[in-house]
Amino acid sequence: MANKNKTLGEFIIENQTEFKYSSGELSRLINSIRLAAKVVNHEVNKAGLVDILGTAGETNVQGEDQQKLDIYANDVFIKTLTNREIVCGIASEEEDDFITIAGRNEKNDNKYIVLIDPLDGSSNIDVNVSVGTIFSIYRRITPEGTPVTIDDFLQPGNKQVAAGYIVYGTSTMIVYSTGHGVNGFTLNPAIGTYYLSHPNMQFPEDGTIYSVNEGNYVHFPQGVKDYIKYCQKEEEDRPYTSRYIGSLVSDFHRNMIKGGIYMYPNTSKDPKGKLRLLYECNPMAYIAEQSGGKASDGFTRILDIKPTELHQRVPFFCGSKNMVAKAESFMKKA
Ligand code: AHM
Ligand code: MG
Repeated sequence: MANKNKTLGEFIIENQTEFKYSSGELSRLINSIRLAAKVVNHEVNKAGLVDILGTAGETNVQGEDQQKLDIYANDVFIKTLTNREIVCGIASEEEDDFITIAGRNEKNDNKYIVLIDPLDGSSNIDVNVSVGTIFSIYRRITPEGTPVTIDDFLQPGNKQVAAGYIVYGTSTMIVYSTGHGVNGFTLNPAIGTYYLSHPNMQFPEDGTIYSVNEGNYVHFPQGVKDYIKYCQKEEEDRPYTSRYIGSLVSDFHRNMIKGGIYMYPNTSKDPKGKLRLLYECNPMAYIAEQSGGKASDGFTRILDIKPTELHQRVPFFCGSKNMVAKAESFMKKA
């Protein structure tokens, strides 16, 4: 059992050698994300004061220009990663194209790229509901010393070297993996330090929670409709409980702790689904698998999909291993 008083900073240093390339670069990168997450957390917590401090596009009482929080979070993560010169490229859900970072002396000699959804579920902020940041890290595949290309970003999720999320909830937590299981750290806001609160997180193999926007029911594929009816049927541990926050990170986090399945299927309105493969599904699938869970597009393992474009969307079924397998079996039958 890991020491629960351990801080994230200590944990990063102690586990640096576990990582196969172990140059310290990945540790510094995760450290930068930790720092940016603190800054964003501070701003998210002030969101309720927006009427007092000013809304997006206005100037607040201190004379500062206010930004929408998702744009603010995007700027904070990009600036932090750029200023510390530890990545060679960033792609963000908030940006049309990827960003090339030439780094020290314009040498393009950094190894890692980051893909990020800076503030997922941001429509929830206005109503004081949890939001999150999702990040995904790869090694570049183009040679060091040259600028990154689109190929560096279009790698399948099984090539991720690390991924994680920050949930700005009743507590703020960072949950991440570098391929050796999943660990969760809770922020003590009084001193600005994250502590290891959830060592070696395990996705329960089974669960009794299903999370889906059932308002879209009529637009779902038949397999999803059949699976939802299965979840609602009176049998042994069923009907399951329905829980849907509408904020992927929070829904996922709850299901990982309690056992459950999250679904955002394709619909007749959105034939490819809503969620983005690179910024949302791949990192969450990585965390799911690293903790013993499963992630699928209904038929195929998410992490094996070869991306063809930066903002590609994909149907998403993710959670407890046996629940996702069951949902897949309904998809195949239909
Ligand atoms: P966003 O990237 O625009 O914030 O959208 C992603 C969010 C997820 O967090 C959430 O699970 C889903 O969209 C909710 O969508 P819906 O409101 O259609 O159920
Ligand atoms: Mg998003």
